[in-house]
Amino acid sequence: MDEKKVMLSGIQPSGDLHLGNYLGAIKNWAGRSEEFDCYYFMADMHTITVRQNPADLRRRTLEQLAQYIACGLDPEKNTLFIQSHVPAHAELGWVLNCYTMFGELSRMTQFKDKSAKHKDNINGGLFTYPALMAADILLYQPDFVPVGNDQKQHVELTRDVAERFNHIYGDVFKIPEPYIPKTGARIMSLSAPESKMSKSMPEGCVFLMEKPEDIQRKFKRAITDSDTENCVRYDPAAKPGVSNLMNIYSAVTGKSYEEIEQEFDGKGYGAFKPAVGDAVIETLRPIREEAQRILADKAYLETVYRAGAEKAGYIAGKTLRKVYKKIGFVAR
Ligand code: ATP
Ligand code: LTN
Repeated sequence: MDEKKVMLSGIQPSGDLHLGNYLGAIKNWAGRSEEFDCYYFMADMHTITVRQNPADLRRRTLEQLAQYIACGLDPEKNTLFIQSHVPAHAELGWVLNCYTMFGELSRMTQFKDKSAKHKDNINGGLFTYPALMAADILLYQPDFVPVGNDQKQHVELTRDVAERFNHIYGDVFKIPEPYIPKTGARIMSLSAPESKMSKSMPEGCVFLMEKPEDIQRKFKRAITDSDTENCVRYDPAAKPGVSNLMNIYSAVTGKSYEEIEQEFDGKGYGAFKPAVGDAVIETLRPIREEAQRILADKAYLETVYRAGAEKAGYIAGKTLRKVYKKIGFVAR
């Protein structure tokens, strides 16, 4: 029998999950478990590259797990785990640090952005973080890594590091592909459509657990373009605000841009914005309700993350042992 292909991804529990995380990443993780062997984790080790409040980090890690499950990731069919529960991530992370070049790390956009934002805490972890991310990925030998557009650069670095390692030691790592959706790969802020939707700009960001009336308020206030035509037309360069709303509407309804243009022909932004709000509210409603229900059952969540860490640890351990042997560490 053919082995299933492997899919893996993670999100940092550094803030509440938002529509960009959902449309760019999580939506593409669900419903894949027949075809792929799927691993999804809470990247808690990555969050401490920026200072975190410990109680908030603990709470958000469990909330994120509940939200993963509510987004359709059945723990019986997907391996869901907390990164810090599988020590092989830290262990392979160190090894790969030694095969990742200073110059490569210096070119990472996320490092440049985050070091500009947190000038008082430009720590070593923030800089070497892509080597840990490469370890997160390569431990599971995945074929695909479903992420939003902003993570493509890190997956490409992972491929370069894996190829470098394989070139020296033989075929140790499978070379993974980023898997980036056609719509939703880069959702922009509703209040500043030139920046990506991000939890650090809460006014333009729609959170998965947000109340419907708050979501609708954000859509009604969404920045549309200052052209005079008041016409729903896809043109990201000239009409970034409207095009972003069209991208969101397309991603949640499955309609093409032509269909959306026809639907709102002659209706203008006043009708379009609340329609996008309603479509998003209806997409998120079952997720919010299910996440709240799951989060109330802490014992269930514990069973899920323990079983996940056991399965993940078994697979990761196999890769780590192979790596240690190849580089010349004495077997334990
Ligand atoms: P920050 O708000 O600090 O920029 P983030 O919201 O981007 O963080 P991450 O943990 O960096 O959160 O991202 C998790 C996943 O969501 C990644 O796969 C990332 O590519 C995707 N993602 C994040 N923001 C967006 C967005 N605006 N549009 C599409 N995908 C996104
Ligand atoms: N770097 C990612 C989160 C992340 C990840 C990973 C994604 C950490 N390890 C492995 C895919 C695969 C981010 O900041 N969004």
